[in-house]
Amino acid sequence: MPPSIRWDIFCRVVDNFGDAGVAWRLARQLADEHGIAVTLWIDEVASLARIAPSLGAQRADQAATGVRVRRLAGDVPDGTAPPDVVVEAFGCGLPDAYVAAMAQRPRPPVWVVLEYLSAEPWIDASHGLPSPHPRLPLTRWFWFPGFTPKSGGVLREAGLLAARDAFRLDPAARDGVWRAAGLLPDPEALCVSLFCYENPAVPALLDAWAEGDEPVACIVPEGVARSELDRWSGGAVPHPGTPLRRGRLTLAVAPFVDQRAFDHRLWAADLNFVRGEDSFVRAQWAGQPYVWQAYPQADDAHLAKMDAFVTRLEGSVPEGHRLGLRPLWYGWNAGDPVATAAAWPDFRAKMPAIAVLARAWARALARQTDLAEGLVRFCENRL
Ligand code: TRH
Repeated sequence: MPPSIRWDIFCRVVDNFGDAGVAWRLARQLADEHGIAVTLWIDEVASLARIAPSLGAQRADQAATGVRVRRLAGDVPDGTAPPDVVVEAFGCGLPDAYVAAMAQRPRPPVWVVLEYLSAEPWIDASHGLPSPHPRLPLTRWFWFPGFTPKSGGVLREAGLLAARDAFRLDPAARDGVWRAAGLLPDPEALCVSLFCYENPAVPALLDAWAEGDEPVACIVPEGVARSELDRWSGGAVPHPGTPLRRGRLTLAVAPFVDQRAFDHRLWAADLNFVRGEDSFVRAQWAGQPYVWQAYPQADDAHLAKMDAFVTRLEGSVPEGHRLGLRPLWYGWNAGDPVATAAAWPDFRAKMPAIAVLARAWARALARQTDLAEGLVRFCENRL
């Protein structure tokens, strides 16, 4: 895109880190790969700073890795000129005065609502549709991230898979990840990255590992599944640098790191438990076996989202070669300790085949246009 083109991305953090994580990743890719002048307007700068430590949590206006980051507090400052493209992340809503200024531009900005990622089939028919503003000469376009060519795709920056493969060929890099988390590399250990929501099935899974027949080394980000870890450890939740050992399990609590270092944890692990949206996609790019905990929703809507993805993932191999991922994924997403513990041995036994499936899935997904590229093309055609 011509260097004069400006994009604003708006993000309001609902909770956790995914809203900020996706918006930040998109902003950086647009700047790095498409030469776009991007401003990210975000309400909770502190949430973003947890995963982008180069940012000052208290600063209202700053720049990092080619992106301007401004605190969104109520309306944008008077006189803020709307850009050529506005991305409203996750339908977060734009300030009224800003929308009015958009309508007054001779050529109103392209306004895109970035939706949450879903594997559900219906999104293909909804992706890219317009919705005229009820009062103003503006149109909102709906962008549905997904796993099919008819969807809005998923974020994948240039060189990601090559960087992953180079990392995997470097044993020192992998060992460095475990040492940084306070764990001594053990070539015999099953290495697990555990990033999940509060989940009643956590203690049962940790018990299965502690009582299993192989060493297991597990990294848990600080504060994740805190109450379950507290219960499981009898109040002795490990702190960063002091792993807890029980039976065959060594569990280390590690500080949050930036998104690239988080990728390295996923690349260094044999098995990744991930959650929400962005770490879920990053585990797919890591190409190792993974278990996804969908963001819990009322009326169990998250189970439908999880099932839609498992259906696509399992469906990517011929009928007779399916691996039966559902028991562990269902038990985990249902927070069912008994089902999770019962499903673990079979999942563990199938991990070599699940690794082959994960790599094939990543290769196939990488053949699709990435979200940023597709979005840039879409907007270029409407500028
Ligand atoms: O934190 P999340 O649960 O965010 C969720 C989801 O995005 C969900 O879809 C949304 O509805 C909800 O927020 C409001 O999970 P997610 O999506 O994996 O985002 C975590 C981000 O944090 C991701 O970008 C990875 C990043 N991260 C780091 O950069 N470093 C770390 O150490 C850790 C643990 C995470």
